[in-house]
Amino acid sequence: PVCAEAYNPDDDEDEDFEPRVVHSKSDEQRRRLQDACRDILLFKTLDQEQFSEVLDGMFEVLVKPQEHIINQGEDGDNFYVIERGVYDIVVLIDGVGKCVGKYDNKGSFGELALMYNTPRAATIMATQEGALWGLDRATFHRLIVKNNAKKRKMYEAFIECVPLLKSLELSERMKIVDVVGMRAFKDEECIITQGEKADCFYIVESGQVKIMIISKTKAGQLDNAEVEIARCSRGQYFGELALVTNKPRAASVYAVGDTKCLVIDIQAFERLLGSCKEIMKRNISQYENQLVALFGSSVDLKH
Ligand code: 1OR
Ligand code: 1OR
Repeated sequence: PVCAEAYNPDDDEDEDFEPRVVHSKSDEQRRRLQDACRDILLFKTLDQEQFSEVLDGMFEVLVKPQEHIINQGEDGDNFYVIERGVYDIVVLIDGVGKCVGKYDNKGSFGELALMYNTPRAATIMATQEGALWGLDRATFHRLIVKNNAKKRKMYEAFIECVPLLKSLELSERMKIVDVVGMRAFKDEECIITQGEKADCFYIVESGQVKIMIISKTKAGQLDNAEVEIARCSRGQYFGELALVTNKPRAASVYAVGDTKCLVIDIQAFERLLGSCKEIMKRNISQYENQLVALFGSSVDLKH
């Protein structure tokens, strides 16, 4: 079982005296690295100095088709950020390897074994040539795992009162806190664009968002005019529909005033929010009723 006990940073003060790992990089490498790390959720709650230490500690890894970057069951050595390439996530189910998901030219993996000191939970295999940035276990621990103690303090109380997450155990909610990112949006900033591919899920922490849909069904509506259909505020979630239905984003979402959202990537969503899916599905069937009331017809959301 995965341990999600509160991490006590005083347990290993020695780490503070370990030499900093620095892998020197060309300007061009550093640019590519910065690009690849821009949207990595685990880095989103680091301060400037911690983030630059993370970048210093990373090293480039080139991979070939069919190469296993991680093997399920082994000990964890590195955390990886994807620069490019497509990677299958393979999990043994009844002794048979099954592909349960993919990383497509973005994202990161390999954090679980390092965070919870557990064997690798999945095999990650490159399906084509690719490039990764690795971060060794000790540096990951010093910078990311230690930051998790702070994250738990910051978000624990908030996560506790998110209605969607009520049915989860405390330890499960804490695992969500460990992997969430925080993103701030300015008034009117676009958070989700209708029609795009989905790779994450959001919970409003402060401020408000409005959900807008381009509808061709409403009589008298100009083509491509956006209509507001709903708002979400503190504790409410959005961006679940595309993840549940495996379809493009059904609506666009914009910040109303300065807004902060917790962000959960699709793999963590699948791993940690599986048991909340029934609640989401029930709410999704409500969307259909609302849609009929609003537009007089329903687009089929389920397929
Ligand atoms: P790790 O250190 O355990 C394998 O090494 C990595 O695969 C793991 O960290 C995650 O970063 C990544 N379940 C477990 N690990 C996953 C999963 C996953 N997806 C990606 N990883 N699930 C798949 C969700 C699409 C649940 C499978 C039952
Ligand atoms: P998504 O991943 O499709 C857009 O990205 C998000 O907007 C979507 O997930 C939902 O979280 C949200 N009512 C309320 N919220 C909606 C609706 C909706 N559609 C999308 N979102 N509908 C009823 C309108 C009266 C419209 C259904 C198409």
